[in-house]
Amino acid sequence: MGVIFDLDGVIVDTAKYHFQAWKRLANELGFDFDETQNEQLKGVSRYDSLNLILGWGGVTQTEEQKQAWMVTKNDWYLGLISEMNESEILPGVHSFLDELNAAQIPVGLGSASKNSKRILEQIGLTSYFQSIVDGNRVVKGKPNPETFLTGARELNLAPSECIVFEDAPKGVKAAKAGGFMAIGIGSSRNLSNADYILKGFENIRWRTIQRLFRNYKIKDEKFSTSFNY
Ligand code: B16
Ligand code: MG
Repeated sequence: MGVIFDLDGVIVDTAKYHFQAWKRLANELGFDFDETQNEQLKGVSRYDSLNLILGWGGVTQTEEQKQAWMVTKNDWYLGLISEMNESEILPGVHSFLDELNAAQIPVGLGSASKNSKRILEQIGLTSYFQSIVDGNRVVKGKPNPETFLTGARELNLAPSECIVFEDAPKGVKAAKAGGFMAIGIGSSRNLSNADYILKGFENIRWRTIQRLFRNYKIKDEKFSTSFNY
């Protein structure tokens, strides 16, 4: 079996930097949005995020102008993350990856971010991942399962053999649509469609996750049996 991690909100909290950069753009265009609205941008591609934000501000523009705004926002975002280092890895993630590595569990990254390779490099985690599928590589972003299906294929595993860790409702939806067990990272308020929810990786051991996976399989089997009759 194997695991696929989302990046933003699971390995590092880059959502706060995306928020600052998008807010700056919105403010320059004469409107604002809040953290509740920002929740809707989690796991969503850069282009789709821009369209959502422009919708909130009632702004319509040409494709050319939108492309220019995306470049501007990304420049600001890159400025904000330029000093990022391993100290920003979320609690427990590093030791959990070490454990996966020691147990020779295949590990993939499934992120919407086109900056994911740069971020993994900056926080020193690149070598833990045998597959990196990000926003540069997929045609259909989350909630489409393409990101995770590509990752599973690269790890030579079936979706039913992989666990996806995701912080965004759209990411959990993508994992479930692809036939993966989805463990939500964060609060149960937003992630009710996940199979299990963890606050984060602090004190989380691989054997705990394996136990959850076994329980999930049993539940799944029961469901398909009752469904067939
Ligand atoms: P970029 P994930 C996503 O990453 C973020 O959650 C989302 O807020 C962002 O818009 C998206 O990446 C694209 O990011 O502008 O860097 O390409 O959560 O899928 O790892
Ligand atoms: Mg995320």
